[in-house]
Amino acid sequence: MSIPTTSHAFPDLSFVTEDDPKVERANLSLILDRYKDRFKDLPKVEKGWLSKSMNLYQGHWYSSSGVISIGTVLASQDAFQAHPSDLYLATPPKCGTTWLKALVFAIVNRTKYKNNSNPLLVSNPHDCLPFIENEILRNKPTYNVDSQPRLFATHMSYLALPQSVLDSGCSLVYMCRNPKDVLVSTFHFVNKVRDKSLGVMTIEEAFELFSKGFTPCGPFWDHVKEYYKASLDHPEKILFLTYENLQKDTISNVKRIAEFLGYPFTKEEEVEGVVEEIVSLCSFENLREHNQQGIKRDGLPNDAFFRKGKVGDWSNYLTNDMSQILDQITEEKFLGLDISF
Ligand code: PAP
Repeated sequence: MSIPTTSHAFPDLSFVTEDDPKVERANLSLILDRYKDRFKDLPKVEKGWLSKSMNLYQGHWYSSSGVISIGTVLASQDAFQAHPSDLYLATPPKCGTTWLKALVFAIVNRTKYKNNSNPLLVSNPHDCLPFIENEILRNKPTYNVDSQPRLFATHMSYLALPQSVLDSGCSLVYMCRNPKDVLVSTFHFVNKVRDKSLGVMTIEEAFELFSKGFTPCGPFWDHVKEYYKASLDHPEKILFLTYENLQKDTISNVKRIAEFLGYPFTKEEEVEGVVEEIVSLCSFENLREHNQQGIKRDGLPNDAFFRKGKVGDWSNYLTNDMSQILDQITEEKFLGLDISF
């Protein structure tokens, strides 16, 4: 990849933090313990995807345990401090977070890593661009004090974002996806990674939970609506994307994301094919190939984040009735909003 001329600073990401992942696990236990009094009185369902139960907080369901859970959301709200130069990504789970992380990491760091040195070739995109909910588990922050921009992602709802993020005016890219594909993707993911003690989830159970809104960070539709409305109120600060649109025209959307985040491609870069290189680096096939083995910092297998990467795979798993019910919910929830998949 050639080096464009630009005046931007690039983040100095220390991949091997001094923290051992064991530290993060220990801190997670401390956080869940510290916040249990705050979430014990929240509404609860004794059902979950990756945990035994979920708690309702600020209109959204969060797993009762795990790295993205009610405990880490509360702790993020208390402890996470935004910097004015931060850039954020937000998604409901299983809407293409891994892809978006890779693309944004590659866009922002495109002059820093040459040829075959890009960390995306050896690290899962989740380990290259941290979730806010995971950052607060680290004793040593991911970024050096003078790093800018810092890149963070989150699955939290818009209203749950830490106040400092809301006040910061930082740019945020949001991406959602056809709820039917989100359901099917989540169904496969949980059956691959959930604790054996929770048993295997059937597609019927998954449908039941999803359609009733009992999903991590859900109801899915409310998550989307909150960010969609915020993007209408602050179009210069929130870019609203869909997975389907990103699939349909990846090149244009990558240029759009780069421009929005303040890292536009120069004419020279476009001529030299830098955009195409980033798209190819972050393609499903390429990332899947580099993530066939190993585990992420949080212990989940790298390959669990790359299944099919297709639009419309729901038709292989959902019955006509399930599909119609979900379409109806989507129609009602998004009535009057210009959101389509
Ligand atoms: P997360 O919320 O746990 O981070 P997320 O990355 O949002 O998961 O979603 C995973 C989905 O994105 C998977 O979809 P599928 O189950 O329908 O296949 C995964 O395959 C897909 N995905 C991952 N990387 C890419 C990519 N580079 N291009 C397109 N889709 C991708």
